[in-house]
Amino acid sequence: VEASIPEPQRDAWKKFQAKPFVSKDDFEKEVVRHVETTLARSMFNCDETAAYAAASLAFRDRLITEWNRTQQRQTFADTKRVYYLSLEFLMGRALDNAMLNVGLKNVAKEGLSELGFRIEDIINQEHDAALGNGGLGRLAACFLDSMASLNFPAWGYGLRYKYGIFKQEIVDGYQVEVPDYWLDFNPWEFPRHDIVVDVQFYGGVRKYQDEVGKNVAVWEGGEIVKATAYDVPIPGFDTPTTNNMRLWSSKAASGEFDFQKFNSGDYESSVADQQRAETISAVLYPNDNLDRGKELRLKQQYFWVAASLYDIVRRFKKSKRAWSEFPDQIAIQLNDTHPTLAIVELQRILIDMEGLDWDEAWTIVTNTFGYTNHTVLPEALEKWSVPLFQNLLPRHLQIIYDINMFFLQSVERKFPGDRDMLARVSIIEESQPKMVRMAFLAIVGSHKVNGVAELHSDLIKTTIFKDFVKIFGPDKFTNVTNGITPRRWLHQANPRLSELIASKTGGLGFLKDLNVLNELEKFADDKAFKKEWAEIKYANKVRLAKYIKSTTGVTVNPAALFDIQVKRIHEYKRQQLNIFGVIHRYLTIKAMTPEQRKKLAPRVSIFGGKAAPGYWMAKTIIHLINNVGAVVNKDPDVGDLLKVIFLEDYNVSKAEIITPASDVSEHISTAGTEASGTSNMKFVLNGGLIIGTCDGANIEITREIGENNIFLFGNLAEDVEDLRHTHNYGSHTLDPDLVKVFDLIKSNAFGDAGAFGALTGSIEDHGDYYLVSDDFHSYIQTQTLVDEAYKNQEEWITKTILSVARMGFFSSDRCINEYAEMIWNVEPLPVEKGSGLGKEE
Ligand code: GLS
Repeated sequence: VEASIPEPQRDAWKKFQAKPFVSKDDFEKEVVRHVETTLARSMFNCDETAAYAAASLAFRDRLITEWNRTQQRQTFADTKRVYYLSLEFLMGRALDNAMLNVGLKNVAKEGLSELGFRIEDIINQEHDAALGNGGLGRLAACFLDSMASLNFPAWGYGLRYKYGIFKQEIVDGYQVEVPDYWLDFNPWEFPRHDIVVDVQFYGGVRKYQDEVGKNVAVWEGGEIVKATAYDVPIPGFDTPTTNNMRLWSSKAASGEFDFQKFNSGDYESSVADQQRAETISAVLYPNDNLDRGKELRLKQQYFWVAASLYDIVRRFKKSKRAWSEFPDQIAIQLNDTHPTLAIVELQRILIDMEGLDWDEAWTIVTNTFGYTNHTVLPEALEKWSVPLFQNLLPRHLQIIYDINMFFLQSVERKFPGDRDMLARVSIIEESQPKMVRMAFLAIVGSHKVNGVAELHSDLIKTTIFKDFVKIFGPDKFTNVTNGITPRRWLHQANPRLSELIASKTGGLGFLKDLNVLNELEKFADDKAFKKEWAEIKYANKVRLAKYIKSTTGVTVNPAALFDIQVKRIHEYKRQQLNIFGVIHRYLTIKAMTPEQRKKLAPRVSIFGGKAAPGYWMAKTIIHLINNVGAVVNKDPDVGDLLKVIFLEDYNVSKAEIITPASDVSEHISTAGTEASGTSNMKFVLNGGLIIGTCDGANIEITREIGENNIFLFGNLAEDVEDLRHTHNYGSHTLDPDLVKVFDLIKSNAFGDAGAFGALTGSIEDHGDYYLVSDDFHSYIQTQTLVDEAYKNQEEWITKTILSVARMGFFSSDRCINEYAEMIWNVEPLPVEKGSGLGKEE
């Protein structure tokens, strides 16, 4: 049905169209209006929650006005769009970000103050949108910010989980998970009850030949679940462009079927159906870098992919273009293998629903998709059991078999007689039961495959995807090194540093072109500048120290060296190496004379991060950190020389407080295991140095900032395999200092040692897969170098200034431009002149 307003009535619309507020008075007017009408409260019962709600609604109105204009402009221009499919978007808070991106935070600050509120308190009312696990989800959020800021016509598609990543509580040193029900009040989403897609599951396939002898497949029966769209506006920085993140929520298909049940008195089971359907988008799987193969997860993936593709195809069909133009109009990026079914679904739509030939359809499909790989860890590579697939998505399994058959035929033509090659690259693994290898399917169905840092992109080409490089040639594989948005990770998280940089580089331009930071090099030895720089770091440490005091009760000295490791807890990230190093430091301090102790630089070791609920070893590491803290923090011999802190419930909004406060942060994964890492970039950008291994993006950070400005240690990726072999088949003697650490643990110094037996045992008796012992000595030595370097504050500050000055490369804007050019082939859609920060078009 044509829903647009007829030409003669449009003037009336234009006259009354919503206008985004610009002035403080207009902002206040909006806040009061929302308090009094939307929230039905008054000045006599407006608490901070209500003020947060009203301020957010005022900004939401502003964003949605720009959102509408952006969408109209994009539809009108009819240029190519990008769709970023991600099961995770770790957005964090929206209000602060919206205020800064539209350039009205100061207006809001004054306005709120006149209405009786402090802006910080209002910002702190917001619940994080935590629809992600860690780096992969946060990368997707940074990309949305960059795509909008660079004016790319780009949408994110994801799931609207009712429960985001769980909240972590520490009880007696143990992690306890608490559900994160975040939708109580969420002013940032717009339910689109008119945009509902039917998604089919189960059933069977009927095949026949039609009148002209064409093979037809009909997927019929089974059940239908409804997907409702929820839209979240994504404001660009200093541009009116406001893109869309569309999240799908599941509901049972009401209608005849339920109605019949209901009428026949089967009320309970009709409600049960409802609940079963709603389960699909109920909860984010809390695993990072781990695949568990659960049926509900596959259901989530298909539900989201089917709804998104229906939406994308519907939009394309409105343009009335030929199908062959699909890849000229649409680029779809697969964030990891989670949305790989989109490849199969588009092929199914084209051949089963739209009647295209297989080859014609397949050309369209492969030219549309790009696939980003985010890990080489074998336990994270998705595989789905064929019987499970057969039951849930019978038609898709057939199509996968056909894709595989055509693919293997082409391999056979290229490498005649190489049976081993065929078995190795087959999308179907011939195991018991058979498995669908999603990464292989993603490679075969995409035109580009990329890794997320140079080392990682090299590794996928030489290890897990080696055969595919031979088959498709090297050009199909590329690298796009990850990046972070400087808007959130500098401007928002570290306002004073951002202000200082702005004052020296001629305004906020560096937030749009991060290479402008280069201009800071000339201040690296400037006394006055260094003083201000150091003051800001100190203030950020005071802020964190207060937070530590209020949440843990422990007093830490802001003048001490803050050593921070915050990220998901995982054996490959080696928080155990860090805590063993802390225990070694504790032993060293205990053995020192008071005179010797006076010469030691005081240190605060700060940890934070969630363990997957089923990951026992990771939970044991958290337990050990907490127990070490409990002993060390109250040992009078130690005093300020060492404090050990575990920060509960690490998330995006806490990262905004933690990141600017580091002197040193730890990125110490076993070489070759961390695909990129992105918090490494955030810490350096905020004037902290890094202790790290030659892994992931650490290598490129070193190249950019200079090896004098980073503390690298440990074995190299190329040596890992041999070392593991030696552990298992040769002699494996532990580092003597590590043995002392283990002895202390075993003496029950940190509580019952039985609790940590599996952890020490994994290193002593079970091959030390992550090379903790091999790297221990070099780690301890490098930490000593850190201590020494920190004593020379003048040089230290210079190092941090030079590092920040050289971080321009790691803006997610650079990444997005690389994707746009190398993979998507899309252009920005420039915004009309006259628009700018806080100004009206
Ligand atoms: C990850 C990697 O582990 C990180 O190294 C990487 O920075 C991130 C984004 O590319 O992706 N892969 C994953 O499964 N979780 C991640 O955080």
